[in-house]
Amino acid sequence: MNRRIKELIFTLSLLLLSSFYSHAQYISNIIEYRPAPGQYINAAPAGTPFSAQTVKDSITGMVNLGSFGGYIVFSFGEPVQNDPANPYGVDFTIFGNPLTYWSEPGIVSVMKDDNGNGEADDTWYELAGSAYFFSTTIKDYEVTYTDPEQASAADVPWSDNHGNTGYIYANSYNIQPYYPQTDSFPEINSNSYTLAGTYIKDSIDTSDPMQTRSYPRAFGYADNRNRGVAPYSLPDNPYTRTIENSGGDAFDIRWAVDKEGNYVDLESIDFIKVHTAVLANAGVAGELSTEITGAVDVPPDNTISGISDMIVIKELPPELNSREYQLEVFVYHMGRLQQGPEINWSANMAGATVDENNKLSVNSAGELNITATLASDSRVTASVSTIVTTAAVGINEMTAGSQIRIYPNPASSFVKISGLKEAEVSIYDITGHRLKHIKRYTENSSIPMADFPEGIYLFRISRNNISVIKKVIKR
Ligand SMILES: [Ca+2]
Ligand SMILES: [Ca+2]
Ligand SMILES: [Ca+2]
Ligand SMILES: [Ca+2]
Repeated sequence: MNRRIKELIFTLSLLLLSSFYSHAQYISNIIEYRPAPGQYINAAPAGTPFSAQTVKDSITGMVNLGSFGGYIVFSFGEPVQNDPANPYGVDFTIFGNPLTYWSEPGIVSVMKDDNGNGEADDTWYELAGSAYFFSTTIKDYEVTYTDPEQASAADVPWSDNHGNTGYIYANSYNIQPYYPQTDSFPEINSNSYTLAGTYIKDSIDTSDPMQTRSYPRAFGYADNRNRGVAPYSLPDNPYTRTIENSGGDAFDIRWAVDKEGNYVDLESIDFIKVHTAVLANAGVAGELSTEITGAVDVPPDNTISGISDMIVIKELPPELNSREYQLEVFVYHMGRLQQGPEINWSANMAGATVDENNKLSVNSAGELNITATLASDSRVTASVSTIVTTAAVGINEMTAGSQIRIYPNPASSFVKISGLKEAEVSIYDITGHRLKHIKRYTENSSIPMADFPEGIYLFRISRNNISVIKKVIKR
């Protein structure tokens, strides 16, 4: 082979190699790890300074940030570009360990090294996720934790800057102290310290005694969405509720907002911070605390596209006790809030309507499910549900409403219903599947329950097109 061609091939392969290796695919540097107190802090595998180092160079590490405000700051080897050719606009993906109904959301902030000194001493911009505009979100939230000064696990007292106090509760599964200990975290004051940032309300559901749930946020939070499949550089579409490609939590630098909540345009960023966004206790599961297993810098790929609009509705309370309810509804395009797109509403219940100010009105009791559909794209929908109580709508026709009783409750082999002579009865599981339908039930006759698994069931008891819903626990 000609020497010049050989040299050319050699040069070309060097170029290819260097461009391959210079693409900083994984986290390469942990800049700071300052957890809040929590059941996994001060212990392997997730709560030590060494744990923080495990999320580098792969997505198979594990670090836990503790309760609200605990954080980690990291960087990739190179700046992360806000490249318009990135799939769905996604610039990086953070992986955690969520389950379908177990989200422990973390808020992500980004920083550009404006002064060029290589240090994270510039301005943080929060990536505004789907809960950012909810009325329950608190900016500049601060929580101060105090060391209970015990040699093993003890409740850690906290107080916030809104006058509330509480505890991070100790449990019997994790017996080490939960307050960061000086030998591992010398930079954390050994008596008390304060962590700050945006807070979002948790979405814990304890109605099923068998399984406490923490529902995922729509988009824009770490430790929120399940992992998909390799290659992990091809991201999820954050604007669908299904998991595409790598899954995990996809982030677009385009979502960045300043302190006043205005969107800012950043071409690239150098540092990423994740802090636990909730201050929540999930019973036996302990406090919610964000976990990270690694992160991937997403490379451009012009061939990928998908839905780019999303409707987000704030969850309804589990029971609605009023005839009217102000919904919080937001439409996003590429993750930025839009004003004015038209929404069409539908409901499973006659008489349930949503007006132009997103005020919900109901006039009958029962399970309510409402769906918003974007007028310009019927693929873009969002649904919320609740149980409208008889108290909400003041049912007089069914005077028995408050007197209807299901017994025994909790049930084991059967239940009976008293309070009305005759009714139509449907039994649903907690996911809304109808398991049984009795067209003509007569008062105090037995309904067998022995074949039902343990859990919560909803009994819809109807007469003359009016229904009441009652919960029954099967043990
Ligand atoms: Ca982007
Ligand atoms: Ca988790
Ligand atoms: Ca700097
Ligand atoms: Ca998706």
